Amino acid sequence: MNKKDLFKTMRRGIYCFADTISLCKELLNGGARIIQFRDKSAEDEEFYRKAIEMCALVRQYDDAVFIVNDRVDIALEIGADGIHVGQKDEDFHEVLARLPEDMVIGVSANTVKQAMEAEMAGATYIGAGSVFPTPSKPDAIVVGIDTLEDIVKNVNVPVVAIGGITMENIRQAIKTGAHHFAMISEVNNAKDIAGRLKELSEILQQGG
Ligand code: TZP
Ligand code: MG
Repeated sequence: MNKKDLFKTMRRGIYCFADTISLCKELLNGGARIIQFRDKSAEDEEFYRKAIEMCALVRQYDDAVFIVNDRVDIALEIGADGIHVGQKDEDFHEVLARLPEDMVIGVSANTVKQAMEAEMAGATYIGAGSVFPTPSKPDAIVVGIDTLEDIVKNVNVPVVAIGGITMENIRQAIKTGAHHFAMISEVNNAKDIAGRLKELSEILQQGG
């Protein structure tokens, strides 16, 4: 199965972020199976090098998907499983036009309209948020639980809820029917990352 089909059929889970190889290893060891390489500060050359290494690492797991944030050219060049673009990044219609058929493309949306447009254009999944305010992205538009729920109701592709999700509030996000739950700080700042991932997946298995 290609990674796009794998992504579409994955059971509900945690969507993780890594900006270093060691963090990526820790996430994979802890059971993470969706890894987005997100590094806002690296120059292209460093980003490229890290992306190659991280991609190889994730490839050791047949059931894991490696997604590159923002940098479409690099994602294509290294043959990543997927790319994630926001509304302010390269236009997703243009990205889609130069993407191989089997490559995952995630598009951020903060309204139902944006989500529907992205789905119609061919997005594999919608990143919906920011659900709650978050210090990880202080300038993010906060959409709230109701908009997240509306987005879930109005698209058929998987919805990844993102922004300010924690152990305390994840149940609210789960109730919307979102498919995956993207977390940076709640997972990556935990003392025991594997332990945190386990706690979170237990909540998911209980259905929120
Ligand atoms: N996009 C919308 S909110 C956000 C991104 C990348 C940050 C999510 O980080 P956290 O720490 O899980 O709130
Ligand atoms: Mg972006």
